[in-house]
Amino acid sequence: MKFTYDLKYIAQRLVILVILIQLSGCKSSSGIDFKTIKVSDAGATKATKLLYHDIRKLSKRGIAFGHQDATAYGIGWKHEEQPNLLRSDIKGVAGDFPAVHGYDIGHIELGRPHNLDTVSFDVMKDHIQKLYEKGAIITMSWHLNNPVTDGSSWDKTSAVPAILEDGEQREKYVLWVKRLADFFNSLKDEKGDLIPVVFRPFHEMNGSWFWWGGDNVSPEDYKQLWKDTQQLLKQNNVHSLLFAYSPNTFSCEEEFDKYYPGDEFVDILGVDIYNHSGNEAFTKDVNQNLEMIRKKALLADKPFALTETGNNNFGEDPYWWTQTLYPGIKKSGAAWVLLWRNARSSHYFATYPGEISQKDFKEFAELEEILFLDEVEDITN
Ligand code: BMA
Repeated sequence: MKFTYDLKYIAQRLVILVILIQLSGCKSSSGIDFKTIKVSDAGATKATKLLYHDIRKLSKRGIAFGHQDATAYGIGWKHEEQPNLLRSDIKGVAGDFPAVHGYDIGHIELGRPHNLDTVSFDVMKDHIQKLYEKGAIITMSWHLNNPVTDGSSWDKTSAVPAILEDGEQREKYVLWVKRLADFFNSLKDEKGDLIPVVFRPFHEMNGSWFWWGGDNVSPEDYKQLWKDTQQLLKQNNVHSLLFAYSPNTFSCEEEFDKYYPGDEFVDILGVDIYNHSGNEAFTKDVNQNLEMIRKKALLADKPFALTETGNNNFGEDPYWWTQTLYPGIKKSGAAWVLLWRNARSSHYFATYPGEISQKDFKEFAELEEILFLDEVEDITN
């Protein structure tokens, strides 16, 4: 019968089309009207806009789990020891990779081969590519050196005025941003397309521990630095970034707003909150800060995240995940929560195999609201 033949023919063509799409490895963007997606960079690539779209979409499903340097090293291992293996402490405990992967590009500005925590930029690039292909979201912070003294990020010597236009160290900063730009422009997927990144520069600016924050800078200069850096990146042809603004724990809205460069310069709102002052205070801070940000994000029509967190009371709390962190983030609407790095047994922020809270972490990971790589890839791939 003609009708049956047509259906069979159409079905065959559809199967071929699906196979072709899968083989091409392309991230699915069908039905998305890119003109309606507005991000801080008007010239942002499609993949960057798609990332923004995906982040918003996944925030409606749950909270993506993130970890800093997840595949670069963990407790008792370093990637270099088994270079062919993509390993992660989180995968070791929960059976899956984090959905969000954080990296720090501090020292890229110096043209060095390793970041400030000895992670090789080549390894970082390779892992970013592999993880992005699997559907992971990539975010980057930048613990850059003090451009005036060449000390670290924690060198509080005033430096922002010196790198703004006409400042004494402007030329140096222009070169630093060029190196940063070259790195972003070298992040390519298998097809050679740029990999979009959530960039989170000059974070925790309401504290005074970095040269770009608190007592070490005026809010006006901070905002200028933010905009200037965006401008310099554009001049270097970088169009693959979403910008996240993330102060440290804040006590009122004014504190969050103090350094905020403006809605048109920011894509994602965030906050960094660590468990410094006891579990109860932590849960309360997370609740209150995320609620304040949620309201702002709603007004500004932007997604938001808990951009850094972790339990500083290493090895002392077997139930931190379900009893302290989860009550803080539950139903907050945050797109992700990123745990800081597992550097060593006296400086780790997520769990690892054999660690005291691993059982609780597994329970936390199994919560419907908490999303790992397998649970987001239908959106992000
Ligand atoms: C801090 C610590 C440091 C590290 C820096 C940048 O919180 O973990 O050891 O150098 O972040 O990753």
